Amino acid sequence: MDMDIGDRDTVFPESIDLRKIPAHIAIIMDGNGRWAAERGLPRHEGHRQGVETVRETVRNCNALGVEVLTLFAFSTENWQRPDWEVNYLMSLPEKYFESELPELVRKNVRVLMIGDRKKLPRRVLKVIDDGAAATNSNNGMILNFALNYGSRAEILHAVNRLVSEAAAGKQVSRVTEKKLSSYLYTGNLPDPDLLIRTSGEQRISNFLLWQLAYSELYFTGVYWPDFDKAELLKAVSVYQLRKRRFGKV
Ligand code: V0D
Repeated sequence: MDMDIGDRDTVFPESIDLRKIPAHIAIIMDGNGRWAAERGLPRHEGHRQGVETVRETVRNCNALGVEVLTLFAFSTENWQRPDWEVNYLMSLPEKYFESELPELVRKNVRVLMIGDRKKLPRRVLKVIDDGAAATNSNNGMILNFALNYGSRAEILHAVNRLVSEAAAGKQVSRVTEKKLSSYLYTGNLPDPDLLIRTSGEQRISNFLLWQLAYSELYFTGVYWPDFDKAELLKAVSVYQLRKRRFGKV
């Protein structure tokens, strides 16, 4: 029985075809700061609200039957933010798991992390590793957090591993796309079908450069804290419309 992914109890509008849900959705969660500034709130309020949107997005993607959800939570450039902000951001994985881990375990969601583990505080790594371990035997939706992630560094890391193996005489044949893909942090995960970026910027910003080669790109001006269920469904229905129009073989 194929009941591991998705939630048959949730009702979605007819504008969504539940048989054509993108298997892998990746999201650049931008606009927390701008959301707060427009309301005269401190920046951390934007991040706090951003975590709420993560909670809801995970529930909604799981209910839709999405197989992999990759969330860009912290880029290698984000270290340049003020110390207080970096520290606040680094408290968010713990805050998220405190409230959500039991539900993730119950809903059969598996947590993974991609990115460079070096430089991430030990405390934060422990929180994430514990979350990953607690959901390690789950086989439903994969919730993949990109943290201290940069795509060029990821590709270089993969290339350098291949070079080392070649020097050690372990890599004897020519490198294929499949081989290089498998050495990326995303390993054997499928490539994203749909990339969503919130808050108006229309760039990839060093996110999943290799993996997004054939993905549909969806940009919205909505700030991440305002990216609710209706906005997610809009993105999915645009994706489905594009596939219907251009996907004819
Ligand atoms: C702030 C908007 C969840 C983007 C979403 C460390 C910026 C909320 C996590 C999280 C952040 C990460 C790993 C994990 C569990 C939860 C998170 C960061 C920022 C940066 F295993 N939200 N979130 N991590 N924001």
